[in-house]
Amino acid sequence: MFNLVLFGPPGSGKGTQSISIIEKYKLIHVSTGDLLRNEVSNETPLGLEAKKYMDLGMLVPDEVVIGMISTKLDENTEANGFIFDGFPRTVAQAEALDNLLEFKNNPITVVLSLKVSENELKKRLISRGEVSGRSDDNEEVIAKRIKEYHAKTAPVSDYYKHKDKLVEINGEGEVSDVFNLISNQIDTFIIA
Ligand code: B4P
Repeated sequence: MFNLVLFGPPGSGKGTQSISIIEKYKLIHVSTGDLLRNEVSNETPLGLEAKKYMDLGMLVPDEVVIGMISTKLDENTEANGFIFDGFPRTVAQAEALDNLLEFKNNPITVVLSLKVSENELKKRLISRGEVSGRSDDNEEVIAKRIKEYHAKTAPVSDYYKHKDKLVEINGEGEVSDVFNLISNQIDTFIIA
């Protein structure tokens, strides 16, 4: 089983690149952002709770997100592997994921970390906000999300670096060029 974590700040292209990775390598996509937005649009109790945090640019509490991941893994026991997009976003989430995967005997294979400058991140998210209508893509909330990233998410990259699992990828440039860099890394582990 091949388990990939796609890591990076808000707007680094995790969701964008996941689409091509899933198609080429037939992995199960686990996007906590998508799972949460789905709960929000269905107005479930979990979604109503999560929305309060998302609209402020804050991370949703760990226990909520970890519970969703555990369910998703249990629903896909026959998968070739998973791509974790936007998860883990805190060290507590990374430890919980390791525990869940260890229990299933399928650890994380590699963590690909997308590197994009802050100016480029802001530019991308502001222009997405103009078309997506996403309530967290406006200048004030974007600044808050980037701050949350530095405070809570950036330490996750050290967590994986110490485990010798982190590979950095230049996330600037054409979407297809970034995808080629990602594919080159994945191909060192599996053949599509
Ligand atoms: P997410 O939905 O995970 O996503 P994101 O951070 O907005 O961006 P992503 O990196 O996926 O960027 P994308 O490809 O879309 O998070 C949203 C919120 O959900 C969080 O703030 C948090 O509140 C909550 N949440 C999610 N997971 C959580 C967790 N584990 N714990 C707690 N809370 C959690 O790209 C952005 C834009 O850039 C797009 O418009 C795209 O077209 C463009 N783009 C992409 N690549 C490009 C390139 N190479 N060149 C030019 N433009 C590019």
